[in-house]
Amino acid sequence: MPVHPAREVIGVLGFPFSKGQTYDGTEQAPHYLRDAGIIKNLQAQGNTVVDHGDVNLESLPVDEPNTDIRNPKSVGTANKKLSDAISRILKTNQSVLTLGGDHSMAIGSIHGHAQVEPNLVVVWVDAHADINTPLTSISRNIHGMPLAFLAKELQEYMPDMPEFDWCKPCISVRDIVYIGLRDVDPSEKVFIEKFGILAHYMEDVEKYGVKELIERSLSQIDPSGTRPIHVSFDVDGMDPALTPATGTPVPGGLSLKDCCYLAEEIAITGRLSVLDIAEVNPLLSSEEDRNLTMTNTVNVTTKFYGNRRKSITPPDYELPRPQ
Ligand SMILES: [Mn+2]
Repeated sequence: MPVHPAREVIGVLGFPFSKGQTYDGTEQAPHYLRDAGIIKNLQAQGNTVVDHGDVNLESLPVDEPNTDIRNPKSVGTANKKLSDAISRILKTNQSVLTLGGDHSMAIGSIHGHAQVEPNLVVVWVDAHADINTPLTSISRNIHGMPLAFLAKELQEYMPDMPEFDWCKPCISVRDIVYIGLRDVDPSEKVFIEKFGILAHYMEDVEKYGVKELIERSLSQIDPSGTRPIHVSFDVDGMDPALTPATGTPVPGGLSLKDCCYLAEEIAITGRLSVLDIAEVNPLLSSEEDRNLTMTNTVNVTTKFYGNRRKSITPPDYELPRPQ
């Protein structure tokens, strides 16, 4: 039986940020997603939504060029602001829909979530594992490292980073489930194997289907079915034919049906407390591909909040009769 959601109001929070990777554009995604009707659609299906606007990122420290890791000070400072904003909204009993932003946003988002719900589990939908450390990263971009900042077991591999003192690791590797992986670095594979992280690659999706994987993984990391759920949804987890407007597309990804099913099942638990939408980049594609990306992203997002493909019976619908 689904647990009745304690957090009935959805608080929407934009995180207009792109310094966790190299392309401009993800900082504009909150604007484009709102423009594509993400809030109107959630309201139309009967949700109460409060738009908290965007996290104010106007006065971030300036990083020196050519540092080993790109933009650590701005990424650290921006994510501290995000973490505080997420905690603040959760404390008013709303859930949070965070519109990123590149996927470095998960550092602030999960950290802020864990301050209020320390027992959370993380469902990480992505083509990539995003668990590099600053010492293993090939790209030097922090959007490929958020889980290394957050997981307690990885701290012995983490160097000190400027402007990340606030970020105390707050989850265990046992609290993480991956879905959609298909581009994992050797170092990341070693972490996954070493710590036995529950990782579902695209091969597994094809072999078992999303239905079995989501059932299996939720019952493994949360056998009592009571823990708050954090979904960190990188749109590159979906197939690039569906979400082409993103910075690091990898062919052979999750289908629209896979993502809808996953989102519907998470909604049914009644325990989704934070959803991140990451890596939408409206500047990296044609207008047509951008619109396609927005449409598919909005569609899947609404499924996390009760929009069922089998549709919802309207509570007060009177069937018209001839007079
Ligand atoms: Mn990612």
